[in-house]
Amino acid sequence: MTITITAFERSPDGGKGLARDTRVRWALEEVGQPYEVRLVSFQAMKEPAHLALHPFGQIPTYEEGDLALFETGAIVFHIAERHAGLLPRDANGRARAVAWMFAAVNSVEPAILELVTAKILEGDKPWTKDRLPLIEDRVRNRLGQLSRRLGDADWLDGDFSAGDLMMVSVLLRLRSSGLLDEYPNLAAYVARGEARPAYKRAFAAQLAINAAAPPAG
Ligand code: GTB
Repeated sequence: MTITITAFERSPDGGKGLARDTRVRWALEEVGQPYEVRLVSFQAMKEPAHLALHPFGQIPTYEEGDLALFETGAIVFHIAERHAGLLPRDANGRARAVAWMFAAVNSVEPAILELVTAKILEGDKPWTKDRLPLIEDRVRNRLGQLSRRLGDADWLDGDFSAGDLMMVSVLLRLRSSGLLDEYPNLAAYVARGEARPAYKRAFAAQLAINAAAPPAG
């Protein structure tokens, strides 16, 4: 059955791979599933046809036969459950990998998004100068905890899993802040994720679309 995902017609990041379709592309590449991409404009995302797929009018979505999904955590979990390669075979290992997926989106990503929001959307607001150091410290707190847990391991719990895929995807958003470099083992962890052939294919596929088009306003 054909898998179709949606992605920005023009990603505001101009092809840095930070939009969330990249993590879905990466998961599909890891398990060797071909997919098609439907590009959507910001306007089309808010229209009924797309809202029927995604109640919040966002990308990415995932369609496969009768199934339509939104939320990258759910999409990556679905891919990992249906195809070998992203979840351990033993039940406890699977449960722990899923816990890391939730940790990525629920315990690590919120602080990072707060930082991104403060810098990009609220950068010109009078309160941002005072808030920014507090937000950065909250990010550092999470990174420190994650760094201690990772230690000198390659991946969070044994072999590479969907948990690592989600965590690396979330941490990538921090690159431009410089905060990741304060934790060399996390910077190396992210670099290991980016070095995976499946990630490289996913990155190249989104770049092919976004490098050609100037970023949307
Ligand atoms: N929780 C949802 C998920 O994980 O699927 C969040 C989905 C989401 O935030 N989608 C964003 C979107 O559609 C794109 S990825 N935004 C349009 C809108 O809400 O109208 C977030 C994103 C956007 C841009 C960059 N960038 O330019 O660097 C990075 C990440």
